[in-house]
Amino acid sequence: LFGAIEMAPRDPILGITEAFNADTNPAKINLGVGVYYDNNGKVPLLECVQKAEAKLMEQPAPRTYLPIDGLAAYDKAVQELVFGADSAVIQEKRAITVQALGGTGALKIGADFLKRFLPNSDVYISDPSWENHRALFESAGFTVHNYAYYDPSTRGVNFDGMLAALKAMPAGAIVVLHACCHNPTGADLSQEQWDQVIATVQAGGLVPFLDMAYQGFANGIDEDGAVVRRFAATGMPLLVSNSFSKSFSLYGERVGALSIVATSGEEASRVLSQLKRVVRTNYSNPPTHGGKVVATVLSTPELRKLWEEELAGMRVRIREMRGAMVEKLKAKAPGHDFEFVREQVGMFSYSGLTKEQVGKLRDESIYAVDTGRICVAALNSTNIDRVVDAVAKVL
Ligand code: PLP
Ligand code: TYF
Repeated sequence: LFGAIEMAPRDPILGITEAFNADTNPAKINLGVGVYYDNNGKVPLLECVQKAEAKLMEQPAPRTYLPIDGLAAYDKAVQELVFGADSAVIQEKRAITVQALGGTGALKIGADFLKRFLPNSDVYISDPSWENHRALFESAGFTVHNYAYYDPSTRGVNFDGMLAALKAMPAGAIVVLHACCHNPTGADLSQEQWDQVIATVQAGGLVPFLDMAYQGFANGIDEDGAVVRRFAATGMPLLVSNSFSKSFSLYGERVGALSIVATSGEEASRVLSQLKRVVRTNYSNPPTHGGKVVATVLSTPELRKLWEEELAGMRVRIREMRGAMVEKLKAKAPGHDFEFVREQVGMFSYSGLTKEQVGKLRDESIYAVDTGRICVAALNSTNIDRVVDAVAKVL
């Protein structure tokens, strides 16, 4: 039965973690996967999460099935976080939100839903994009194309190319946009550029699918969410996937959500009914724990404040590591300009290192992605000098 099955290719990023785990060098450093580590090199268990868990355990609840669309308190809190509590799309009941298995699960139910109702549309993702975007939409049955995004010569966004690509897309095309902290490049659009993108998407009758996996890691929770609000304000149909894997450091709990904005409350309830059908035939209903923790934090003022502080702490530490890397490379690799690392936002930097240079780093047990992407959130005051020395050596 399985005799003819071929070996599937490894996930290019999670595969690095497998190689890293197998490395016996105690000084090994994993700059591959997008995970935030604190200055001690540990994945933090946020205090707001611990306090929410303690609070939940004061009145331990049975683990019955959740509704298909998840915990109502969670969906409501997420909606307010993503669109803003005073949002017209919430007040007019045009937005629906479904708890999902992380950002990946949100993208997958969104993709399955879209395939059912826009079977002839193609999907467009940025060049480059998160590796899983293409695979996810292809596995839902779509043909996936790239739109121009990154310009290696400026280490920024090829905005003219991006706009031209958007203008050339047929009406009904699905455009996946990174709301903030572009993965893998760390290069985001300016507010003015977003204005032009929004106008072009609307004029072309395109279907925007905003993926927000790093809300709070660029400039702040509200600042990063602003782009979703601006899309929503146009009144056009919109899909938004969001994830709490990074912002709550709850990777393994699989907490995310898919929100869809429709053109009326009545249309939204039909959309929700179909989305629930997608969920039901995939995994029936989401798990309880992560959703309860996040809902508790978001809806308890003192825990919410604590979360905002802890998230700001992660954001600031990453920025400090960017600055430290630039300054240290200035000293160790004169003649090479790494100032751009300071300008990039979120967890990643497209460092400009070649595949060959990444290979040489690996010989020193420093793991990065072949594309040159490094996770700046994995740098700390203990490992940064070793990383900078190794980078200077391979340049
Ligand atoms: N979208 C992007 C751009 C990501 O980088 C990630 C990272 O994991 C995801 C979606 C998926 O989020 P999750 O890990 O919550 O499934
Ligand atoms: O890009 C990253 O590193 C994160 C984590 O299949 C990740 O988004 C990577 C690959 C993958 C799932 C998550």
